[in-house]
Amino acid sequence: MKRVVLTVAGSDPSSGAGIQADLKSFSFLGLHGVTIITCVTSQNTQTVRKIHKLPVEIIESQIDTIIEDFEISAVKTGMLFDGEIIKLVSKKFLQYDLKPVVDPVMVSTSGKSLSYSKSVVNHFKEYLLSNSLMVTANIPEAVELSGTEITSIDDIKNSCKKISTFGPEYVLIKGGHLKNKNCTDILYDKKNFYEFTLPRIISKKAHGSGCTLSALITGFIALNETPIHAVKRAKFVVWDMIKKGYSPAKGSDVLNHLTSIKIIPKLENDNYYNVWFELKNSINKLITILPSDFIPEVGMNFAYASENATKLEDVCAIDGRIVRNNNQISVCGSINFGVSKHVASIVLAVMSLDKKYRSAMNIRFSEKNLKLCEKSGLKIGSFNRELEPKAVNSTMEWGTKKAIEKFDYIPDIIYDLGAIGKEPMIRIIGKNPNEVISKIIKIIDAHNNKIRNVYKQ
Ligand code: PXL
Repeated sequence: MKRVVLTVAGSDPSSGAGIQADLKSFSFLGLHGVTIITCVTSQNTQTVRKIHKLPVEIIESQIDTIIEDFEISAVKTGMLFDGEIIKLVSKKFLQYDLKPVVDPVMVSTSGKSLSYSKSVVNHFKEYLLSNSLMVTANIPEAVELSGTEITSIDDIKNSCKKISTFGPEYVLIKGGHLKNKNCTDILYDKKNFYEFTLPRIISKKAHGSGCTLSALITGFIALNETPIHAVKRAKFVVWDMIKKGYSPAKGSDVLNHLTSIKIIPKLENDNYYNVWFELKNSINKLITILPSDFIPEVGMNFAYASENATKLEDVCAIDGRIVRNNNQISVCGSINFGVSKHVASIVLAVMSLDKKYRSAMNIRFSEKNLKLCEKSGLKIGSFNRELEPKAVNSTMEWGTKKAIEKFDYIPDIIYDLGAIGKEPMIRIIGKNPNEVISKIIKIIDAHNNKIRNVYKQ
């Protein structure tokens, strides 16, 4: 049976935040979400125009009716709007023995107040936080709750301590409003502080990220994650959803809840995370500079192995390919560990000879491309598939080692001329994705020069 998670929150008809974002987040995790609506807002991506509070009897009746039928694995609250609703919801949680993740929604992204009055803050402190698992506050909300100024990470920590005295087992304060290069969130469990840092995504103004983060934390908890792991995983997912966010109308962006990031457990290890992140950025860069005729028929992959990698699971690549459609280049598939065989085997073979060389990509073989490699001054090795012994397990491992054998260094390029049913291929080898990109730039420069020369003629 699917696990069920509950959200008590307001409706955002533009579907960026509120109940709608919560439900999409639950679905993303494969959970069944049930929704208690506290108020109906009239808003679009530019403004919150009206807020209509539902009668508390209706809110209570929704809660009773749902609880009667469903077994709830975890619960969160979003926009509760006023003291009366906070009091009711707190009473019902005690009655049904539910400990919520509380997103203390007070101000919408567009700046309009979503709360009725300052008494909301007092009601949160007095009724809801005392029986809560976690509170997930942004800086303005944390300032309201703790009554302390926040302009630094130390201030965040102080505010966490203050808020934890109101009762939540965990306090999460999101550092996004600090305007640092990276966004650091701090989680406090009454004993220790845990820091979660990811690069700021400046290109997007993401409406609904707070709702989505708290819904994902709640969802991960329903899936038996510890609160600390739930926060870490939720943060990665939200980051990816913001990064892939889009603009559905004239105002702010919304998150893309259909992101397919599947490698969260691995990303908790900094070694894997740095590899994943560097490769992701390099692929984004690559597709802006790559001429489409560099893409092989079978598509292109780009791999980067973690330090000391020994198996395919340690090598990050595209779970799919970079492909061309007419002259358009696109990345099909997400970036993940253990998903490539071809390019990852090459990387592992190179690493077995020199651990420093951890990255590779394949490009289309043509006489012209090979000449461009030569012209760019890159060192070139090759192997002949036809000489492959029968007993060989991995052609790529065998071929790569064979090509390197002839040198006392690692060549920049390893190519082969293919065989029946096997496309010939050029591979570019480097210590990291940046180095591989700098080598392909040399080839592209040679290619452009050639084109320029042709034009000159
Ligand atoms: O992001 C907080 C939030 C929560 N709930 C509803 C909202 C918003 C922000 O606009 O509209 C219904």
